Amino acid sequence: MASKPPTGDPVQDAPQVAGPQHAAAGLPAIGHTLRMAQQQMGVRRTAQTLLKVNQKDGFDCPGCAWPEGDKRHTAEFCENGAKAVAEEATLRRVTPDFFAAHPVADLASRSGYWLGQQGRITQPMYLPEGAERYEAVTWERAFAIIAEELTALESPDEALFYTSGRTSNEAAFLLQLFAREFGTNNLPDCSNMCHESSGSALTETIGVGKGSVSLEDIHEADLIIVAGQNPGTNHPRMLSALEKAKTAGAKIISVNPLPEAGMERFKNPQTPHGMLKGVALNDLFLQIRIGGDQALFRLLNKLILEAEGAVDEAFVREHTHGYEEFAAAARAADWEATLAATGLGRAEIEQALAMVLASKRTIVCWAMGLTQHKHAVQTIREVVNFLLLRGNIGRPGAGVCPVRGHSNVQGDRTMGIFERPSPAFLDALEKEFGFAPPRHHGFDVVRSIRALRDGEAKVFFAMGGNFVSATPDTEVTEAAMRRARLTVHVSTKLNRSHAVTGTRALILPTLGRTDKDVQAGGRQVVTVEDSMGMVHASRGNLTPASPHLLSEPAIVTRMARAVLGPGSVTPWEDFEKDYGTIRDRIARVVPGFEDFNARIARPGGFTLPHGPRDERRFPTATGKANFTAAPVEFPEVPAGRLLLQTLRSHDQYNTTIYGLDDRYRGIKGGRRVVLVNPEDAGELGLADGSYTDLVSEWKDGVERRAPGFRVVHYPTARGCAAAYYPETNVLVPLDSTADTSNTPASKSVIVRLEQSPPA
Ligand SMILES: Nc1nc2c(c(=O)[nH]1)N[C@H]1C(S)=C(S)[C@@H](COP(=O)(O)OP(=O)(O)OC[C@H]3O[C@@H](n4cnc5c(=O)[nH]c(N)nc54)[C@H](O)[C@@H]3O)O[C@H]1N2
Ligand SMILES: Nc1nc2c(c(=O)[nH]1)N[C@H]1C(S)=C(S)[C@@H](COP(=O)(O)OP(=O)(O)OC[C@H]3O[C@@H](n4cnc5c(=O)[nH]c(N)nc54)[C@H](O)[C@@H]3O)O[C@H]1N2
Ligand SMILES: [Mo]
Repeated sequence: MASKPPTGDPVQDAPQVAGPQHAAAGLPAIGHTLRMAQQQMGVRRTAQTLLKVNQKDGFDCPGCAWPEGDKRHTAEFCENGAKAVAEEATLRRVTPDFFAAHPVADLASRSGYWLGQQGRITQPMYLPEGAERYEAVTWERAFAIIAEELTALESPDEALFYTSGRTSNEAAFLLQLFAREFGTNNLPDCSNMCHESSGSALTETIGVGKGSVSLEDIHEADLIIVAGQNPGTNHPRMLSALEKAKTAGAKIISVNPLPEAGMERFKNPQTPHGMLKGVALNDLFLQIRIGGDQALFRLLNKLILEAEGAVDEAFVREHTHGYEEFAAAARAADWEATLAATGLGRAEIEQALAMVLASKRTIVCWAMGLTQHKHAVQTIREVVNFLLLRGNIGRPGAGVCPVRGHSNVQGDRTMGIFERPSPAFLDALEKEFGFAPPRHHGFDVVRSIRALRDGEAKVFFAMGGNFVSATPDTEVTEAAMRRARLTVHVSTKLNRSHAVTGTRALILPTLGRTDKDVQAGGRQVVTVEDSMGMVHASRGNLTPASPHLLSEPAIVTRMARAVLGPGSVTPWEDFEKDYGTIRDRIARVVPGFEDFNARIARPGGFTLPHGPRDERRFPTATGKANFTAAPVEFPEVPAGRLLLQTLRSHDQYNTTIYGLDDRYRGIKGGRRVVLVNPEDAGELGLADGSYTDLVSEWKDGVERRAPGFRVVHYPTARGCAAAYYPETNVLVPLDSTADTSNTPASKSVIVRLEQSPPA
């Protein structure tokens, strides 16, 4: 069977292929940056924004969560950060006239790319029951509608409050406060699909679910392993840090099924030498089979245990628990079977081992290539075992470095956006605000979808994000969302979630990071926490896209007043006027935020405490760092099938598509491509340039199909394939998730490829 991809808008998906590049950044990146920025923002706003991004008196880049160093360049941004800024600061507008001209059915037929390109939303919009179009609505009426639906629920647990990771600390704190005063812990967030596996594994093993290294540690490390991450595209400023480490003598190993250009050679646009020649970053490239990382680290651990004097015995004795059981499991690992899971040769593992044994300060960095598998939590625990063995935690230049995605995803969690809050957090909230927060756990992302599907949840509220496109099993999820009584999206830009609605729907347009935020108490700043636990202020400086926008804190406070009424014990009006009053409360509820207002006044902000990093104190159940001894797992792929990972192109930010190119991978003008190893393609009879459907096979027997992908012969690991998300989310079964963390296993989807004629 052959089917065609969805059309309905003028954007043509017709990929052209030129083969992968071997270097990242440099002059072409600057050219792309300026062109994209000026197309969206014009010359003036380009200058106004790009000189302020990541400066101490400016705003935090709405791109990724990579930290800024203490010394800033005039241009402290990267190509993809500039694209994120340009998307937000665009001069294009989506007005009520736009919604009058485009019924919801029309919006639903458009691609995510087209929707995003229409610009900033300028007014609150309402889709009444049975209506074909959104219509303009006042803010008062919008909050009254939310109050109507929320107060009509049989239980507060029938409401879901989703957060995407751009939300400031202040807005996030208010949202969780409102949800809990309303009576639910249903606070799913994008983290559930992202680094939840890292949080689960790290909390259990070292007692803190966050990374343990600072930017200085990266600079000082002598071995950095980058596993399952593509920094050239997703964290470009990390390349400068790797370059700096390299210049100081560090070695770099990258572990990836794909040879990613950014790790091969980095041309630093901030230095003349970098522009011309660049620096090769990888010393060793381990082209691992998808899902083979736990096996790889288990083998390295086995070899470390066998090598004379390689274990840091004093550290193990003093600071760890569970060593004997772990060591027995690692010693017993079967070479053949474990090696087969990695797809690597023994010589490569031994080469890596030599580098590991020569290192005194090792850091492991990772992202979605490790977190989005069934055995993701076990994999990250094995990384922790690896670091513990040689005492690589809690000393300079060493530690765990899960590289976060969204610019404030880590801060949102610190502020209490979590469906399973700790009793200590709830106690502090209760003491400060004087109401009894619910104690039972709420729904994460996957459970929220099931609750909507099964009629157990009826109101869906999203603080940012694009829920139906970012989540797995698109058809199931969209049908689930359509069952809701009310869907509400606090958004800057149009996306598919605005077209897949409940019986009634609201779009509440909001200020972005780059916008000036003025409230009754004067000009406001917000704060964010980066991937390394640094908290700092962010101030937008642009005139907002429209006078009708409200800030995220204002939206939450007004919603709270409409829903909770005069019975609420919380001073919502004060919070809206002056965000400093929110921070005063955060200071009393969240550990590490004492003196919050005073400390963010300092340029650069402050660093949150981290027991394992600061003093080798491990707040785990055993009071020590825990070794774990899980059996090695890896995906088993039936003959004739491939293991598909769903990943990002260079021209997208999650579900926001900036353009149709993936420059470093040599793809132009289209996104419906599937990268397949030429030998696998040969065996499967898939000619380069032919078209195929991707059909996912899962134990529920349901056939999930993504039609019309162009086959690209590409040097990925054998047995593996890659295609872009969100187009492939239709293939990821809702129930295919990681053990413990429940993160969708969107990097290990078993697929068969069915040929179709050219689209
Ligand atoms: N420009 C831009 N920046 C972004 C984003 C964006 O979309 N665009 N998204 C942000 C967000 S929310 C996040 S979470 C991060 C995501 O950052 P990344 O995790 O870098 O994003 P992905 O594109 O999902 O890339 C996953 C990488 O892991 C590799 N990989 C896949 N499977 C495996 C495996 O089994 N083992 C190993 N070792 N490697 C594997 C892939 O080949 C790829 O290089 O980036 C953030 N920054
Ligand atoms: N198959 C597959 N699925 C994945 C992944 C994968 O690798 N593969 N990755 C997962 C990961 S790591 C993540 S983090 C999720 C991302 O999931 P989400 O965070 O839900 O998705 P985004 O695409 O980042 O959300 C983009 C929307 O956010 C809104 N927005 C942007 N800025 C602001 C702002 O300042 N305020 C408000 N209120 N709204 C704003 C805009 O309307 C925009 O359309 O997707 C996950 N899904
Ligand atoms: Mo993410």
